[in-house]
This record gives sequence, C-alpha cells and structure tokens, in this order.
Amino acid sequence: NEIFTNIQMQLKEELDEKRYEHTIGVMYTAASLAMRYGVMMHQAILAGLLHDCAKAIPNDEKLELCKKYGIIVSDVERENPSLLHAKLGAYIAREKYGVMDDEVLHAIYVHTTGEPGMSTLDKILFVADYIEPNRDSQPNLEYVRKIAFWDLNQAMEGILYDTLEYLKKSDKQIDSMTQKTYEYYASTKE
Ligand code: DGI
Ligand code: FE
Ligand code: FE
Ligand code: FE
Repeated sequence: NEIFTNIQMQLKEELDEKRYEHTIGVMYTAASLAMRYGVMMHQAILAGLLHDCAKAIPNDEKLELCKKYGIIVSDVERENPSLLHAKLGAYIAREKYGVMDDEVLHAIYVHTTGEPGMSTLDKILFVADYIEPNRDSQPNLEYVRKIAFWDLNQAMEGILYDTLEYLKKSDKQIDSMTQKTYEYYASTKE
C-alpha cells in the first residue's frame, strides 16, 4: 500500500535508525496480533507505524507544542515530558500524516500509560510496543511474548507490572494513569 510506504519514508527522515527499526518491528508485531484477535490489519499497521512519530521532538519543544495545540499537561507530564510523545503523537498523526481514524489515533494517544478499559486495538499497540523483536532485556519479556497471543489482558497486566517495578526501582515518577491501568488489568478476568 503506497500510503504506508509514504509514511515509512517520512518516518525514516524523522526518527533515528534505532527508533525507525523499532517502529517497523511494532508495525509487524501489531499486524500479527491483529490476525490473532480479529482487528482490521490496516488499523494495526497504521497505529504501529505512527505511534512514536513524536518521539524525536526535544522535551522543551514537546511542552511548547502541547500548549500550542491545547493538549492539557499534568504535573507528572510537565516533569516527565517524554510521556507526552503519546498524546502529541496522536495529534501529529492526524495533522501531519492525515490519519482520520479515531480508533487509531486513540491507540497512539494511550500507548505509553495505557488506560482502564482499552479497546482491542489499543491493547494490540500497547503490547506490540513492548514485545516487538528489537526489544530485549525487559524482565518477563519471553513470558509476555508467549502470553500475548493467548490472552491480551494478561499480557497487559504483565507489562504494566514490569513497568511499575522498573519505575519504582529507578526512582521515576509514576503517572497515576499507569497505576490505574495496572490495577484495572490486574483485576479484570474477562
Ligand atoms: O516510546 P517507547 O519507548 O517505544 O515506549 P513507550 O511509549 O511505551 O514508553 C515507555 C517508557 O515510558 C518507559 O521507559 C517507561 C515510561 N513510562 C511508562 N509509564 C510511565 C513512564 N514514565 C514515567 N515517568 N511514569 C510513568 O507512569
Ligand atoms: Fe512510545
Ligand atoms: Fe508502550
Ligand atoms: Fe514505541
């Protein structure tokens, strides 16, 4: 599809090589999960491709752009502006890359902290971001990779557990949304 090819070419300009490789890895992994869970392939591919499109923007510029675009910034986000690449990414995906699919934009919007009650597409992107082939060294990665194709909610719980452990260990501020999302997926047994 030539739309996807054009986006890939633009992203190659914008992202450093490692981030670009990660992006392609997330795209294919999201596509595989879409096959498993009956989500539209083109939504998973678009979300995977564009999820980190705001990642290369310097943090001070991220804050300026949020102000300019009317994105409300919480205290935790102000002190940890890299969190904002998700919300800003959704905005840029729409304004710069012309994505009009609100389900895709929402998946990008929540891909870093998650949120309670995510859609299947949201969860596919969140999980693909963590398990794509270029990732390594996260604890429980092999477990999450295996369980992702069996039970998406259990994969969410595993990822969020590891993320919270990592944040506590490295003395990083926890966004209340990350905590709420963990609690939601640790208790949901659908
Ligand atoms: O952009 P990626 O690195 O591909 O992945 P991502 O958007 O899921 O971001 C992962 C990073 O975000 C990881 O280093 C942990 C961090 N993060 C997730 N939740 C929180 C958080 N950082 C802080 N300070 N607080 C959070 O609640
Ligand atoms: Fe990201
Ligand atoms: Fe993520
Ligand atoms: Fe990512």
